[in-house]
Amino acid sequence: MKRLILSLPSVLGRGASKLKLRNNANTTTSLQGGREFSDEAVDHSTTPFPEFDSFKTHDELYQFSLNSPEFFWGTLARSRLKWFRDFGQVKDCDLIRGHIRWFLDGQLNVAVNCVDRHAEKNPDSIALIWEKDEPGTQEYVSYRELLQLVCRMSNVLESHGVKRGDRVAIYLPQSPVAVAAMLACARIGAIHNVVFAGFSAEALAGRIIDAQAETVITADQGVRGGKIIELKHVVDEAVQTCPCVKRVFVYQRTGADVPMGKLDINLDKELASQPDTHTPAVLDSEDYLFMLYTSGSTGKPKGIAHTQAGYLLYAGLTMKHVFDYQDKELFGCVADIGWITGHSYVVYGPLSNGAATLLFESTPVYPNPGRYWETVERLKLNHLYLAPTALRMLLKSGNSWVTRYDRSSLRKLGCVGEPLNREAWEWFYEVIGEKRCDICDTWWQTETGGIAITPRPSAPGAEIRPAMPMRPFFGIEPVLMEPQMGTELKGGNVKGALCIKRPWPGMARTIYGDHQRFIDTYYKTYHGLYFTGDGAYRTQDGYYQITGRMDDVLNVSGHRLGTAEIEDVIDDLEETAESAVVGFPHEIKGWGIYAFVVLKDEVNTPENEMKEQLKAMVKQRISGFAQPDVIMFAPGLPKTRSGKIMRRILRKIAANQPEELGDVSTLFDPGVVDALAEKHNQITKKS
Ligand code: 7RM
Repeated sequence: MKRLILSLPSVLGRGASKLKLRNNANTTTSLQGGREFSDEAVDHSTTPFPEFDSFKTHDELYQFSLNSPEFFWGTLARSRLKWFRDFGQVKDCDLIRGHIRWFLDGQLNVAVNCVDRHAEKNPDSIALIWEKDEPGTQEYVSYRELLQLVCRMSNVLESHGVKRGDRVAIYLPQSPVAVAAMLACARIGAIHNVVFAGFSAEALAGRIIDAQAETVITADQGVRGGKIIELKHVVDEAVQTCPCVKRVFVYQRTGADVPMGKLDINLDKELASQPDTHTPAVLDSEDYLFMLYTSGSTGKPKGIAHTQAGYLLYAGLTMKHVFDYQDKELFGCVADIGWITGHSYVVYGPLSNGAATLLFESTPVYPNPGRYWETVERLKLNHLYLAPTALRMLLKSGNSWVTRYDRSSLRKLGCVGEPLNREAWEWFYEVIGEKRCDICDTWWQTETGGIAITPRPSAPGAEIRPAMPMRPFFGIEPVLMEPQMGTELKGGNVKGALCIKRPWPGMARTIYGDHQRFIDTYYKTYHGLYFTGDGAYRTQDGYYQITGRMDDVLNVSGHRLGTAEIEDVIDDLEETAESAVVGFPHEIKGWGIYAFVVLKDEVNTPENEMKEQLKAMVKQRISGFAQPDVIMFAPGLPKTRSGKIMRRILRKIAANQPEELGDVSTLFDPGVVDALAEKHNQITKKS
């Protein structure tokens, strides 16, 4: 058997058009523990919050969520999740100690919530749409099939001794098997640690060792953008330095003949030999569900840990209400499962809502820059959730790659990861969404578990402003703090450190193995508040705009400036594709401003002319002091594999310290660094 998915007969050759209609009948399910709970006894299609239908507006409900968090979250936890045992206490939180507990004494199983309950009601409805690397080769997996796969996977893991509380490293390409691996961990109570299948052997090993994972799940190879990625080879190299690893499951994605060593187990064979039913573990609300490594300001990545019930409730609620997800719609989040966005909006959010979710294996430019829009047309996606960096790259390639495909199925568009500048926002709204689709600029972090600030939810028809995430989600109370004084900034038209005042169920519980670092990083700077590390601006009417990481704030001649603000202006120049602004030490002003500007293809305007124009625009839009001292028309920007600009590198180049660049191995294209350093020498010598 080459590929497990192909061996499940009903998976093949079924098109989205054959999606079975869901039956909306209210049912009551009898659960373990003797009590009866209503399982999805509410019809979410008529009113977004049937649990709270006495509230007339979202504003009223938002206020209620802050004033009565116990009632608000407790009600939703009971109505939206399926429990084995009801919880006794809604929350027990003390942010000063980083002590966060939700739904105490409750028992549930995340996989049952994401799969079994939908498989029971709507077995033939689509759970996964696997958009494989080659266009037109998509495969569909129904809830029944997903349940069988998750059960087989759970049996495989247990038969090899994987137990509740064990850490399992997952290094897999975007595939149904990867989703099943995550859900099987959830089902048996193991803690998954997904590592993006683009990280190096060294990075993978670091994460395996920090988590003390005994089990690794990988594939022979990955396929992305037409290129083969030697996953098994990377794992072999990593595992050599990981004495904790006892077994490596190998899934055959391509069927390549990879060498199998002592620790290696053929996953496809194991899956085929196991039964497709499995009794789920009964887990506590606060058992760990997963950890996910994220980079901090220091070199050592942090293993951000999330737990069962609170995370699942928050991922599910935000997925449904931020994107106004309706029954039977096809939800397309193109993030990789190796990032938090993939965890919350490819896997847990959509599946807990019984949605059909996209698994996008390819890249935005394979085989050409029309890939997203061709996929939207072919699969008839209703939602598309992507990264600003991809948008800016595609914007550069011109509109014809978009307009040649039918995008009329799209209803809501979303983005996450960085500030969405105005030009990209407008392109998203006008060209991609034909002014028909709301744009949800969603601000959140690995640590927040799910979307925390976003235009939706809002009263139907509420205003959406370009280029700002605007409104806090229910239960989220943002505050802005003055960094020097540590005091709260009240009212509108203020800028400060973005903190969140009260706990919410989806927030991270700890940094795995280092709770003190958790407290120091997030709860010390502003005593007892969750500090996001980001800066934000609150408008006169109370809406939030992210100004960038606090470490990107520049103090120029005593004026505080967000680098993102300047980038926004620069991006408005017709010729700009994208830009990054950093500070460099300046004798007189404290900090000087250095702008790296990547131009669109085929720009013929003379560079000097564009420089003058950019300075004039910045002067006009912000102020004279915000004008860049140096503007480099750069060949590209140094980015991580998830598309984030590595500003640390740009700062070193701008500061004339290329010898202090440090580790650039996590970059998507390390070659760009030398090109930037060379160009820097040219322009600074000239002037
Ligand atoms: C989901 C994710 C988190 C950091 C965060 C911000 C930045 C994310 C936005 C944004 C401006 C946004 N998790 N960020 N969303 N900045 N506008 N809508 O990206 O942990 O990998 O990154 O990303 O700086 O702190 S993450």
